[in-house]
Amino acid sequence: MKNHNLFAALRAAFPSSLDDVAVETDNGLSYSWRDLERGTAMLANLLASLGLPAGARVAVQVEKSVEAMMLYLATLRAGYVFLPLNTAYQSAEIEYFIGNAEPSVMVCSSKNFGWVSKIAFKAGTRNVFTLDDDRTGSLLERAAHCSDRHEPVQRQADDLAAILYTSGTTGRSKGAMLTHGNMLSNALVLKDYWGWKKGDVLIHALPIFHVHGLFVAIHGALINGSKMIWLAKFDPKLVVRKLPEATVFMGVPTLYVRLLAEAGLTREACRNMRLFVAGSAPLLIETFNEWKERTGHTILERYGMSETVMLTSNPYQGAERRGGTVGFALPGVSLRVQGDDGQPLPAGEIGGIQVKGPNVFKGYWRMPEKTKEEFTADGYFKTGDVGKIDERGYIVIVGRSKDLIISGGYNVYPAEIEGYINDMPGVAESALVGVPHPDFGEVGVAVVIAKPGASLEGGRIVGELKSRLANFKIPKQCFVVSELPRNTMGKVQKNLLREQYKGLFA
Ligand code: MLC
Ligand code: AMP
Repeated sequence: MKNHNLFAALRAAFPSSLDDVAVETDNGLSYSWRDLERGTAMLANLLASLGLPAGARVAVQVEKSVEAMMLYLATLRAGYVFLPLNTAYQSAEIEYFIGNAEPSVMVCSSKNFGWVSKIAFKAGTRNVFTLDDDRTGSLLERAAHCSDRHEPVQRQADDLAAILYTSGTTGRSKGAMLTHGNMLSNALVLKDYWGWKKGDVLIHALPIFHVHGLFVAIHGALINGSKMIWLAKFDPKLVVRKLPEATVFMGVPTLYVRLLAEAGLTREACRNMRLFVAGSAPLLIETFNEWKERTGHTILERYGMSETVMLTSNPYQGAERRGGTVGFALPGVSLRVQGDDGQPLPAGEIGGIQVKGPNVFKGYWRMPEKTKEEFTADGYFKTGDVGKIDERGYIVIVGRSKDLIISGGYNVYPAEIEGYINDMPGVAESALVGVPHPDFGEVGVAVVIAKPGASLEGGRIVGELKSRLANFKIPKQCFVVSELPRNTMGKVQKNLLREQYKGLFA
């Protein structure tokens, strides 16, 4: 029987010369393909030794390291379900994810072990390990005693491989369930579509708890047997220094904006580069044009989601890469634009983007009703993005029907932040809106109304939020006002607030 385990496919793509360098880190370490093979086997054997139930979740909130990537690969290899968590999440956020996903294993940084283990044990998680970015921690200590041989566990294409939490527009986060088949089909399509070839070297500068860094970048390199230059954190100067050794780079638009601020970003520095990929948030046409001028390279913009991995891409070859568009539906993906009446719209008209394909997720973890709502009767997933297909067939995203702010490539759901603000003493009501920002693309601004007689101060509200929420969710400004603009139905008109504050960071 064919094994559809994603790890097995990635492993099969390792070069035959296992002693070649697979990953080179910014602190001078070098890992061979054999190291990846052995390290993931030992970690997979450790997981297998824990007597976990089928479908067990392995939740991970650790700093970026090659060992953290190996833990992801080992989880696939052992047939369990990987649940990555943003390192910025604080205790209330982690408590929700652990309570909702009920992981059997939790891996955290040793500095967080006290509070994370308390939450995890309370939720019934029996195994809590630590993993730090300097190759220490109880996870590696335990794995060191395990065999370095392991046969990837048999999986079907439809078996769960990962759960990615993506915040809900109302209420709490939803866990998008991705299967081995979702991710393998996408990785194979992208390998071909983006022309991955022998000798490619990827600069990996993104975090590894989201689709872009964890799946698109890592799967892309591994399934092509390509070396990665692994940066623990995005550092524009370091990326520029490493460019001559690389051929492929992937980033959210903020990374491109910051790279453009480096004098060292020149055609000469990019002389060996083959491909610059951008996505996760809209790439401004100014950035697209400036990049072309400075480097001679045309950024390839693509579009995806946690629920679907990659959906569309500008062409690698054969046609123009058009700035301001996200290209065409990838092979195997059906994409349509629908009007409010549920009818497909002709080219040029703006509506909701809906998609179908082998990459589209299985549903939201333990939320069958929510899953049903997000799919049409004929099986298309409603992305919540609003767009059109232009006269040449390129897909253009013009906005979102979901109330979502994308800041530096991270999603911020206003409903969540407003909920925290509204619970503060003296607050009658609040609204969080996204406004343009030169570095992060978009940032949140909070507008708050006090209860009669209460006196509030924007700075204190922000301070209070900082102690409770991940840093990227914190509004960059908070205004206390006497009223919010409303329509005749009494609904807050966020478009007017966005207009009012749009010049704040210009
Ligand atoms: C950091 N800060 C942010 C922020 N990142 N504020 C708003 N939005 C963000 N994204 C704030 C911190 O709160 C802090 O504020 C200050 O900036 C410095 O923090 P830092 O940690 O030092 O920031 P930095 O390292 O510079 O991080 C910026 C960044 C990072 C752009 C490198 O945000 C990043 O890696 N973004 C990529 C996200 C990503 O991978 N997205 C892919 C999603 S997948 P203060 O006030 O405390 O100083 C997806 C699907 C798809 O969407 O299609 O790919
Ligand atoms: P996430 O839930 O973090 O996976 O974020 C997915 C969302 O990011 C999508 O629904 C889009 O709104 C947005 N997105 C991803 N890529 C692009 C892009 N190239 N242009 C505009 N928005 C994008």
